[in-house]
Amino acid sequence: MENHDIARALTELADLLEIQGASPFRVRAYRNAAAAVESLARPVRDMVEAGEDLTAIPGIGESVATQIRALLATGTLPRLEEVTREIPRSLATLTQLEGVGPKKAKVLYESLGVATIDDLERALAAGKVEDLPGFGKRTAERIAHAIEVYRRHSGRFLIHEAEAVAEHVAAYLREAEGVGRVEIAGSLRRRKETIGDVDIVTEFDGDGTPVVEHFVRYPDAQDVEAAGSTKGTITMPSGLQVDLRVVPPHSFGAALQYFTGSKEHSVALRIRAVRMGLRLNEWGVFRTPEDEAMEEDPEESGWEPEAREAAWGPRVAGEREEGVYEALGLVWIPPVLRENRGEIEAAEEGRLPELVRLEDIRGDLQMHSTWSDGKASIEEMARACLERGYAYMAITDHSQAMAMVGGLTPERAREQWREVEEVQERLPDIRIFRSAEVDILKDGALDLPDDVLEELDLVVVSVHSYFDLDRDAMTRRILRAVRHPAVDILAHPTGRLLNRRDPFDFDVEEVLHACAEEGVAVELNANPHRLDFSDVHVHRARELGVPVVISTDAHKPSGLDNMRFGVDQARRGWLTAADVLNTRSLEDFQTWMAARGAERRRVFLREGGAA
Ligand code: DGT
Ligand code: CA
Ligand code: CA
Ligand code: ZN
Repeated sequence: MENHDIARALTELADLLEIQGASPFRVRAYRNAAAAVESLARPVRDMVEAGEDLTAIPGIGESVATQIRALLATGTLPRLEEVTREIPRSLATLTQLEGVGPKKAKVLYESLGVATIDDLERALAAGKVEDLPGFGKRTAERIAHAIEVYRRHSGRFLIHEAEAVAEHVAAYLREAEGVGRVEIAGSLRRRKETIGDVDIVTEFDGDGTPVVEHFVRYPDAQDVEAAGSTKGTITMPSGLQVDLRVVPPHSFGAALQYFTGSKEHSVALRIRAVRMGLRLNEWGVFRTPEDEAMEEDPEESGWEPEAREAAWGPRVAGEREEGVYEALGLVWIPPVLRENRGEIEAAEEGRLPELVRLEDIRGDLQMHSTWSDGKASIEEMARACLERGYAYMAITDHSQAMAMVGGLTPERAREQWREVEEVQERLPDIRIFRSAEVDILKDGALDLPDDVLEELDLVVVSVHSYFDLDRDAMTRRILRAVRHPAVDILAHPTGRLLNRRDPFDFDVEEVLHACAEEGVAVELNANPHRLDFSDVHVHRARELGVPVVISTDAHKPSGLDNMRFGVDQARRGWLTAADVLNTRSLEDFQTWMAARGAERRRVFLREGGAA
């Protein structure tokens, strides 16, 4: 049981307690504990095993600690058992729908007996939901849409969730007797934004049964779906499946290539192989005999490995993945590019991009502090950025439209700048930009007056409301914002929340053209719940010469570590360090800012202020 699983259980309990009407104090205790566990670097499991006191973790009191210890010992929270004797556990799934919180779930359950998403769908169809107090037609429509989104995505996992599981299973496999190389393959190795299942390839010389048997004994496995001599599949409590392949050393590279995919990439490689008189499969690359006229596929016909490979002809590669690509006349292609989007041609012509790396990142340009909805002070965030080796950062608290999270009014913004200055004096080794994440209002106007915007070093803008405007209105809204002379960066441009909220509808191409004209940068938000812009969008931004910034949108110091997910997605979009603005040195970044500042002032003078 990982920290993430513990946090998930505590959150579920908090949701159910809130639906049940428990004291807000108790509910908050479990929520705080979930957040504390989630952001902890050390596994809670290890702390318990070492007999350490969990109440030493800030945010965890004695009673929650008791619950967590029981969870680790028995697999369930005793308090959750009690609560689910009174209300159905499925109510917690309702709160996974965008727009349905515990309060709405409670009303749905108490007035209509709705306990599951299916129940809710039926109640919606019968028109019962819109008549409930506090709901109405619009809310009912939103919930119906949220169900649609939920159903469309259910079954795919966010990358950080799948990664945590995969790394633990891979470490566990390395403990098995006689196991050689162990690699994560599939979409996770390609760093796709969501993961269907985890694929792991393991090297073993001989019959693989003992390795598969070790695998299916993985302590956190909930179910064993399959177990044989070369493969096995287990399911985790979250529903995530893990597929294992056990392959001999001389096939390991070919198997890793095959199971990394994508299917489209591999199909294109196979066609290339055939044209070269080769055969590529998960066992290796084979030179097809001259008199090749094989009627049946030895693999399909269940031949023994030796006979099969003899029929395929002499093996020319397979032990190492690099060798597989070499045999096909290609340099090794990074997994993030393997989507058959031109990478094979680029590899052939020696023009694969030199992809941006995490080490190239010099600063983080979106994060929040306790001045709005962040959990840490400006100084704590700045020190955390220093620890990560950054040369600069921007504090981007929300603007006033986000009243529920303490968004900054012009007055509070000015007060905040004083604190930024104080921290800057204490920490001269990192440049802290005075910034804000300014809301783009419904009509495209910005949520802070021009005189405040003018005094910011960096203006980040984003949409947080009226997501359901029609395409034209949304496009005009965003265009107006990026055309504002004060704006530097368009943050989380599509507003999507993976598995929860679809991107809002607007003309991305037109907005990118406007950004190119205005010299405005677009953000790739590195939070694994967003990863917004997508790989395809940042690729297009690159083509149009729109600079990209990769920012974490951190709300606490540990959130800064999401940067790597953003970098991976940028790599999937073929970005090099030169395409990413926050790989620049402080000096070069300030040159970019100064150029934009001059442009901004020129427009202001010419037009006597912004529209
Ligand atoms: P996912 O799990 O939906 O996020 O995506 P993948 O890419 O991990 O897909 P998965 O788990 O079904 O299969 C893993 C890899 O195995 C896939 O990327 C390529 C390979 N593979 C699976 N089925 C086929 C197939 O029918 N043909 C070929 N050439 N490769 C396949
Ligand atoms: Ca997979
Ligand atoms: Ca799979
Ligand atoms: Zn935001």
